[in-house]
Amino acid sequence: ATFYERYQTLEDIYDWTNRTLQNNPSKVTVILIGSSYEKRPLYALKLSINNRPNKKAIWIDCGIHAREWISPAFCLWFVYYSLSFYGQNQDITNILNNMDVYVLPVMNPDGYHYTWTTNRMWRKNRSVSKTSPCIGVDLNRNFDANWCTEGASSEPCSEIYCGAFPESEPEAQAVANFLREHKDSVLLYLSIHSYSQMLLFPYSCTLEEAENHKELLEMAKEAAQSIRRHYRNPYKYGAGARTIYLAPGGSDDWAYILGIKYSFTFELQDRGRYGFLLPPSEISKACNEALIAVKTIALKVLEKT
Ligand code: 0X9
Ligand code: ZN
Repeated sequence: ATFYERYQTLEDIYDWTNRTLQNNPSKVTVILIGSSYEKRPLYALKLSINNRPNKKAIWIDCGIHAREWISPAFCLWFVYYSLSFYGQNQDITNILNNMDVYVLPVMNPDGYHYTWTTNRMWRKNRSVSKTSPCIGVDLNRNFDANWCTEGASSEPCSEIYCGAFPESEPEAQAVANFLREHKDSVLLYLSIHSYSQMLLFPYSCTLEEAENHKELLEMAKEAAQSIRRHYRNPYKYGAGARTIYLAPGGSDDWAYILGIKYSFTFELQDRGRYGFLLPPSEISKACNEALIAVKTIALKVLEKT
């Protein structure tokens, strides 16, 4: 198995980030967008082919939830694929000729590290509460989108604890600050999770329909169809609240409300056989199908510009 067909430790992901930068100085820059509760750096890679000004962009984050290991694996896979197949594959060439891509491989490095050392099933970050011995905030409940209403918990011991206030967590704040600063260029927001094989879009924080619901539905449907055509694997799609559950404070809804009208959360493989413990032998298929969905949606967004 290659590097990309194995799960990587946090240290190895930091080393990989460095190597990717060194080996692709004309295409890659690394941006420090903030740091975690335990002061680990949050590095985003910027893939940019020609430094044309006013270029539009895509944002992809992975590893909000610590135990969803296929998610960081996908971010690495995506960067590798983009750099290797630019100029070879028509779709990725077209995408990168017209848009920059920001990739944050691990939004929750403290939690991710903890799943490697101590508790494989950890979900939240590792912040210490002032009011409870329980540790961690669910970063995907910490954004300012109907924050801490039904579908989140104000109880620090809960797996869906929303935190003390919106963006109380440095990891969520770093991403929110970056997107606020780049909201005019970022057209497409993608957040990668597992598991359950779903392509979700806003809203998850209310049962109401997004203003461009039909457009988002059409894009998600096409992406699910391309996965099915290539890999014979079914993905559900729809607005989050009606497709999985009401869950306020998520990054996708927040980015959407900020004005990024194309915003999706992907739930990668599988449908429950292994769940979060997806074996390394399944990484390539899981990532290739997610890659097809990213390409399909990115090309649709490009058509609209
Ligand atoms: O509950 C979540 O945060 C996500 N599912 S997971 O099993 N990976 O935890 C779904 C997120 C959908 N989007 C929002 N809730 N905003
Ligand atoms: Zn998740």
